[in-house]
Amino acid sequence: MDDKSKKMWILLGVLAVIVIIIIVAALQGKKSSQTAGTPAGTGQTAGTEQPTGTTTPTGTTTPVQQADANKVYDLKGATAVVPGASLVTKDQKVVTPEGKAVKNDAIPNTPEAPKPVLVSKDQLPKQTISLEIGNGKITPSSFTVPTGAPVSLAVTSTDSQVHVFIFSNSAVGAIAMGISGGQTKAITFNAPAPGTYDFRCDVPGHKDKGEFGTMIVK
Ligand SMILES: [Cu+2]
Repeated sequence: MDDKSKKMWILLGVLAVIVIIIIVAALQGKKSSQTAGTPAGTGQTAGTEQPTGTTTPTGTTTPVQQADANKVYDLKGATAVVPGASLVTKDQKVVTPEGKAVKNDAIPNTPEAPKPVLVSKDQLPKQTISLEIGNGKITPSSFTVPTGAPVSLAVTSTDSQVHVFIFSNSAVGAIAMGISGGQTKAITFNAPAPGTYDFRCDVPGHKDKGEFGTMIVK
């Protein structure tokens, strides 16, 4: 046997060993993914599981794409200005409990809409914009907020009737609350694009009596 064919046999031997190692690793990967539910097996096989696991890209790519389409904001330091209402992140974004931006044009009272909360009027934080509704008027009938800023709006029913506070513009259609006699409800949202947004009481006849006003966004 000359030097050349010796080298060739050694090479073939090494190749065979590599192939065997790959097969064994693949088999172990299969086993470990089958037994992934058992906590004892997962710790030890984690090393071999990863390279084989990546061969199934469908499992790993879909969550990433979803995250891009629907950004989740960092909830660290997020606070509810009004307890129980939607959270406001450190960078002033009003979000759902999952950290997604609330949608001002969602259907009211759905998970993606700003969340109205029943509060006691004397426990409202200072920065709350407080409106009173009842007896044919809303006071004050106008308020101004800066665009994009988190706004906490509270509405109190000052008579014994139910009132339904809504905006006319569907872009802020999710900012809506039904308030029973004597109740106060509050809602936190990011102020929309600059403009004038009419609000009113949606109970038949109440707007005609004078229950309406405007939110000015600058
Ligand atoms: Cu009313």
